[in-house]
Amino acid sequence: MLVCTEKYNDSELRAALKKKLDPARYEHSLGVAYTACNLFLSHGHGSTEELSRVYTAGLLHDCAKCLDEEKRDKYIKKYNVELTEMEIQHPFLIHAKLGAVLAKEKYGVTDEEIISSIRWHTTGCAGMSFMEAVIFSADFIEPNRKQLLCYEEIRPLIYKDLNKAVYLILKHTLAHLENKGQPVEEHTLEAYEYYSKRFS
Ligand code: DGI
Ligand code: FE
Ligand code: FE
Repeated sequence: MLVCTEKYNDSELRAALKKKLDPARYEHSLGVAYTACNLFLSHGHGSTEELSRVYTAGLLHDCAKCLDEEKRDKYIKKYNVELTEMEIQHPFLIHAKLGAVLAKEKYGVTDEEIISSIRWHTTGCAGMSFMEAVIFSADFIEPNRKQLLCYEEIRPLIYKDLNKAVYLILKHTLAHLENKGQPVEEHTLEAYEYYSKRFS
């Protein structure tokens, strides 16, 4: 597969990523890349260029997930990444914002939509582009993930009505967060309001 970075070809990008992720996270990243390509194909977007872009976004979406605290803080400082109070309180959220920065700075991605797909993959946001919505959904359903009951409803729908699937994923996430007594991040809430108004 072609990849969209200024720095690496496909096998080099995989090798670079493999060094930075634990084995399960690397498998998950491949799963998201393949699932995202599949979603593109099933919605009639099959050009090599489109597949290369979405494959690159899928591979790199969790590139900042396995950093230890020290490294994470070093990059936050180096690249002047501004954190919200919510991200400081719930640091696992940082990997989306920092991943978008590292995709550009460390992996040589210049395509803004690849970068924004990485940025929004955890919370989603209102009015996602097709690629952003594909990465957001592929991250949720890729086959290496722990299987959830709601998959029965979401998996077939994701190939027919992506926006409705995004709505159901957000609905599931909010229910899950409420169950665990976790606060909702502002973009997750805005995304839910946007998709529930239009696609429920
Ligand atoms: O990095 P992954 O594990 O592949 O997946 P991810 O980046 O989608 O992260 C999933 C986690 O993010 C999941 O446990 C739910 C959590 N999450 C998503 N939106 C919110 C959130 N957690 C909080 N506290 N608030 C949110 O709005
Ligand atoms: Fe993630
Ligand atoms: Fe992920």
